[in-house]
Amino acid sequence: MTPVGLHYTLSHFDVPDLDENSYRLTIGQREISLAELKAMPSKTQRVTLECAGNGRAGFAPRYPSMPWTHGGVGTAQWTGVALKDVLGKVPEAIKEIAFFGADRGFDSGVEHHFGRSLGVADAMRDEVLLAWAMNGRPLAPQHGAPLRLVVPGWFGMASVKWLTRIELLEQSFDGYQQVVGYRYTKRRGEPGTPVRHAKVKSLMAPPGMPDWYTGRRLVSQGSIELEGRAWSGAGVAVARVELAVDGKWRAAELEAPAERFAWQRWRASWDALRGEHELACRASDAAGAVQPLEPDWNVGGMGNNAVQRVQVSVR
Ligand SMILES: Nc1nc2c(c(=O)[nH]1)N[C@H]1C(S)=C(S)[C@@H](COP(=O)(O)O)O[C@H]1N2
Ligand SMILES: [Mo]
Repeated sequence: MTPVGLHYTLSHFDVPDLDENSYRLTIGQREISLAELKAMPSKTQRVTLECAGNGRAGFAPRYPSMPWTHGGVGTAQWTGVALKDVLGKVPEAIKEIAFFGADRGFDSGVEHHFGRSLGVADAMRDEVLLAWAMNGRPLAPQHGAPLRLVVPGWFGMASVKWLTRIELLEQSFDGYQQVVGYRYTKRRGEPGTPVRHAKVKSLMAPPGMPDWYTGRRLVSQGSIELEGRAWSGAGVAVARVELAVDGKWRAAELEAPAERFAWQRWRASWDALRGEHELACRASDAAGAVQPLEPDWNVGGMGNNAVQRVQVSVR
């Protein structure tokens, strides 16, 4: 679990100041208060959330957006009501469900509320929540207070914060963040493919102490217990994690997930010998996806799940 103060946060515009007492969620013609939502049967789920831009700093050239290295991921306990219980039966003609935040701003000259959509089947899944609490406390302003969507298994952009409006659409949603913002494209302006589920990834807690500018780790020689986390998207489990020391891969020990949408712990021991070394970790998921050794570049700097490499000086 990631404490709230250590969980990454990504907001495209300003954090809106919403009062939970006067707050209303608008669904078509319907308005619902927070108290009404909280009176419904609620559930709590442990979910790993990763920004689609996590790893963007590993791309060259890099899109001038959030330059994440590896910090854009965290795991929290989200409490709320299942979206499908709030929506009830969705008419046959409905194709997509769009979610809008209270935040508003510009991107590439286009003014809009942050908005994203899901196909009806994706939106009606049991695990999709309208959440008002994170790690047992009311949502913090930066995490979407007083109510947000949580879409487990998808990259973070799907989990719309400061959720104030839901629309049932008979056609595809054409909002900026859907058709322009979150796409994998090789050239600016081309439609590319939509960014959807998270991809298989592993990270290690770097051993020893860091050197401030280079990030190189300083470690004392001897046996070192390495540990990290691994996860994938769409509720697919991680099947295997490997550790490489100076390019030689071997299996790490992998724990089962605490819950279907939460990351898994892995461990490996390393007999650190004096000198300069490179550590790397690589996960494979149950659907057969494997982390690539090199980043697969795209314009927006999305979905970089290349293996993490850590440079270590052993003294
Ligand atoms: N309304 C709104 N929802 C949003 C965003 C936003 O800017 N506005 N950012 C999205 C992105 S890109 C991510 S990665 C997650 C981040 O959620 P967090 O800040 O709670 O970690 O929220 C998503 N939901
Ligand atoms: Mo994100």
